[in-house]
Amino acid sequence: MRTDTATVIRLEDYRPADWLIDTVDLTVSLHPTATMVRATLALRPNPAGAVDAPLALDGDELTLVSAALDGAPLGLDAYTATSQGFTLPHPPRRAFTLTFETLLNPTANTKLMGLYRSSGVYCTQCEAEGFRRITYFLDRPDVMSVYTTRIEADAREAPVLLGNGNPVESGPLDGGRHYAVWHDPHPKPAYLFALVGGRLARVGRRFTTRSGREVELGVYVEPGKEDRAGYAMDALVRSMRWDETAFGCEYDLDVFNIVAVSDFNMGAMENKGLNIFNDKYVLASPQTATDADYANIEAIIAHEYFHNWTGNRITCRDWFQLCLKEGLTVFRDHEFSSDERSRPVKRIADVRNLRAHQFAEDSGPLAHPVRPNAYREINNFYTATVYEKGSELISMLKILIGSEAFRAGMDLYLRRCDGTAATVEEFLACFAEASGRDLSHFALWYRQAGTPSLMAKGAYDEAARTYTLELAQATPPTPGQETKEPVVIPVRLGLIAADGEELQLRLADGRELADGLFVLDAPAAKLTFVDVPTQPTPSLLRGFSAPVKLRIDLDEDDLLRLFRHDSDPFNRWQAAQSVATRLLLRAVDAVKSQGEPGFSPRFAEALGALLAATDDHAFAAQVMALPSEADIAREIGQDIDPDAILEARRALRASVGRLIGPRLRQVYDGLASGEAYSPDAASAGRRALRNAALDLFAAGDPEAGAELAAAQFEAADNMTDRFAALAVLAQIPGERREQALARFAALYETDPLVLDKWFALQAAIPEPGTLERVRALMSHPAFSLANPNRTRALIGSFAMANLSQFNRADGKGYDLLAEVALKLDDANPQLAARLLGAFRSWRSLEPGRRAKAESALRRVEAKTPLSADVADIVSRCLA
Ligand code: 0A1
Ligand code: ZN
Repeated sequence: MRTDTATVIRLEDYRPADWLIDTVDLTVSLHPTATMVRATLALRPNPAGAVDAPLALDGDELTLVSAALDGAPLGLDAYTATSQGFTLPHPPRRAFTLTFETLLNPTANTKLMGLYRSSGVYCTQCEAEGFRRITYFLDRPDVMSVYTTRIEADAREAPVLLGNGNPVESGPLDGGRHYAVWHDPHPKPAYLFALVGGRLARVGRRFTTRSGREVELGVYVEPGKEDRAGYAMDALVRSMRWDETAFGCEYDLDVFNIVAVSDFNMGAMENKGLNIFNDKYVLASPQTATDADYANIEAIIAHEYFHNWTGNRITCRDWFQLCLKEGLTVFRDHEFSSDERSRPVKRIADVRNLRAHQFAEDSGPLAHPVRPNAYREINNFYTATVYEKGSELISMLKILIGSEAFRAGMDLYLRRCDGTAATVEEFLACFAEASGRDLSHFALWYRQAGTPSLMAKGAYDEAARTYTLELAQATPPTPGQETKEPVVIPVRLGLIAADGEELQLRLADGRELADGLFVLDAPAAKLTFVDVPTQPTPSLLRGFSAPVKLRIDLDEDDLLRLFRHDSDPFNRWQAAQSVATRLLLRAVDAVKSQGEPGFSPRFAEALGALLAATDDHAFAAQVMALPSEADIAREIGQDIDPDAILEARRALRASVGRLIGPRLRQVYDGLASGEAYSPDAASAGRRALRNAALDLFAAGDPEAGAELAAAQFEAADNMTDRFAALAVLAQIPGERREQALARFAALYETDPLVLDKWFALQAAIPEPGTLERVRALMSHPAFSLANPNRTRALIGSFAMANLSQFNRADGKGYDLLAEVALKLDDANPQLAARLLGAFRSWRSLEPGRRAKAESALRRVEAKTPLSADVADIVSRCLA
């Protein structure tokens, strides 16, 4: 347990390492409780470092068995070693080697960092600071070494032995053991080290890179699950091909392996040549995975593979630069999915996700810049801001300099920084050079936290035939940043006439808006468009061209016009969301003043009209998904009453469902398919729309809806349809729901990943009984707090996906989360800290709930000792 919770690491304190480690030779002799690691590090003074510096290596919970310098055992007075570090006060001023033997207990490693066992499989997780749990090391990303790893193990316990790089040799040893040696020729930081040993089944394929390198691809899964690995392999092959064409990035080893493990703190990890995945993002079959699972697998396989260049070949100088690899790689995986599927639908899904997670983070106590300048626990900075907003910054960069200059900048970056540990400044310099543009103002996005608001106001002058658009920006204060500067906001825009025609954009000063792009880089700007024949409706921020909150007072007519006619599909979707939001905000007010929420029927009619006309099923499904309770809460912003939001949203869904019930039923029947399941985007879109229609239909007519859902549940030949039916039934209290839930559990009792859906669905039921249900499920035989997927499914879903029940007025939802976090704090502090992120918006609640949330946070804060991970989150939440 680390207790140095007060240590703050600052970007401004960065200094190069005093020592470099050119090679690392490891022998890891695997044993369930006594794994011996022998590590030989070839050190030399860093010419860029300080002379006369002692050598201080990182360690974490290590047991040192022996230490030698240039092969000779070190006397006890020559060094100091604790479980947390090793220091040579007077190291030689020349190149030398250090050899350590450390003894590890992978079975007892519940933190899932360093070497641990997952269902009997030995595996490692070293990002961000896990390698120091294997041996003493300069565990920082700018120390890059060439690794050779020899793995030894019992041949029956671990017939498969995998490491980074290429296989060199393998063979038998005495006593039923065997060994394998792996060599990775590419220098890398310790966080990219990995090894795996276990009884695993392999699904293989060959891939020839565009320059002719033959690569052996392997996906390793639990024996018996081989038939669920095909889609991941297919996604890998498509990713490899795509990266060659889209970015000129070719694979650089002879093998590429992916291993699926069932205990993993995150989604997956890009270790060089040996990606390790949470099995949730590898395993898929039509009977066990939904369309959303397939899409996630495709995206995450691509993400980890793309890291091979953006992250591994070019890594980060320090952890402050995390967005350099993560934001860029998220951008790349979004591009990949957009090319493989529907670009507008992908954009809508990504923006939904950005708003739900990043906007929420950015408006509360955990807000931080895309490139933070200080941290106490780096594990807590794998955030929506670093990842998703980081990706948005790359999207904006591409819009600002144009596709061609963007590609030229990427080419330059990949060439110039290859083999280095780089910074955001070095990255941006490549784009400045390639485009001839000054990007210094744009760089502010990396330093300034908070979501800017973009205020827009338009006025039409009929006599002068001019339309004036006033734009202004403001960013609210965030922790540690009271005042904000204006940022560079690319605003893609258009003007739409009453008949839906797109109007020409001519500015009074003669300027052209190439591609309808206006760049707001000042606090405010005024645009006057001339030759505007009729009162237009502005379509702003097309494609969501910047991660900002657009504030524009459009009335229902304007919004419905955009919904019907906008040539930009994102803004068509946005217009529908905006109409629904207006209705919902009014309904929340009505509920709060004890009134009945009433709704203008025009929104429902517009949805009905879309359903009658569209053949873009996936898009229509996105339109049908009304703003979530959390979306509405964010719109309200303060003094939030989650119960009023739930009631208002229920009322709108019921009203729409009733008004267009027959149309919904028609869509539902019309999209029935007799064909075998295929996860492709078009088929998934059909299912998405059909299930969205069922969901709204049931909101309007629960009796008839439940009947349809129950029939679909039984008849479904795939998990997407079966689970969608169960989700509809879960919303309707009564015996039928309980029977369906029991039947689902019985059908999938041996399949933990499927049961996770069942846990998550029940935890998200917006009814008071859910708290007791969750408590009861915590004692279910399939549940375990030791497994992150189970815990996230049940507790994470309750805390993050059930606004009204987590935020119960009596505070019992908070108590539950605090209790679980306290239980998990010693065993898996990373997971505990992540779950506690659910408190990030507590200050925007109404006073009663706020007080209850605060007291739950204080209870967690009082635990001693408290992990650095949890202490960091709780103290920032309370600050
Ligand atoms: N680099 C990985 C994310 C990751 C970060 C930390 C981890 O520690 C448990 C694991 C994975 C990615 O972006 O996919
Ligand atoms: Zn990543």
